[in-house]
Amino acid sequence: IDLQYIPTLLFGILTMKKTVLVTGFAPFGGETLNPSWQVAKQLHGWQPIAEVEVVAVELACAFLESAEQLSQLIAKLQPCLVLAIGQAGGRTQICLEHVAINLIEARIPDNAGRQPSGVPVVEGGPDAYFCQLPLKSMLKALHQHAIPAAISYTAGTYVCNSTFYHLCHLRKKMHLPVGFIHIPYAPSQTISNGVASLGLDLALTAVKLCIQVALTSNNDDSYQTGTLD
Ligand code: PCA
Repeated sequence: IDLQYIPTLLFGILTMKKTVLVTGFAPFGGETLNPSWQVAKQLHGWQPIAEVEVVAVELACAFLESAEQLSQLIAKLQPCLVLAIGQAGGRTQICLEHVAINLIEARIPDNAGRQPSGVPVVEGGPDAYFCQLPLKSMLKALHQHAIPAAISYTAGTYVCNSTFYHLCHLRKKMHLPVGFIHIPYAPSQTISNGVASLGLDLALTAVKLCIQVALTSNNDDSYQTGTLD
């Protein structure tokens, strides 16, 4: 471990405070905001349960940079949970991602100008990882609060999937609970194009509920989910 992280670690041990790392992404694809960061930044300093505090960080929407940022943050903060959030433009509901695949197919360049195609996220890594958070319990909580949400079985092939895959890969090494939530566009991004959006307040409530369930429930509820197509 890097010496510069020792004060943070000592502080954590002395105060018994645990950290939840929540990330959102920078805007990309010509947008001026990314709802994932608009939501994540409001969680900075929030205490989902006693002795646990959220640290929110904006990730670059770039394959290499976001992975590097995440591994440094995890080494520094030693979080007890990492929840990454991303924008899924056009989706109609909150999506709790079940799967991360070891494939990058970038339809547009990332914010660093790279556009990899047909390459693995991690050379030699498994084809896929499944999320190990209690997704069904999280989904049930969202539905009980009347928030449109589903479990999704693809996080795409762009920076979000790649970030989620990196997180799962780190989870394996560090026994770290990790998850990924895609949220629809914010209403301000869709005022004249007729595309679906979700209010940022509702998205914020959804992410808060997911964090609380992830921290407090260790077995997954049975709850009807899945897709036919
Ligand atoms: N959404 C993109 C990358 C960053 C973001 O917020 C994605 O779904 O891959």
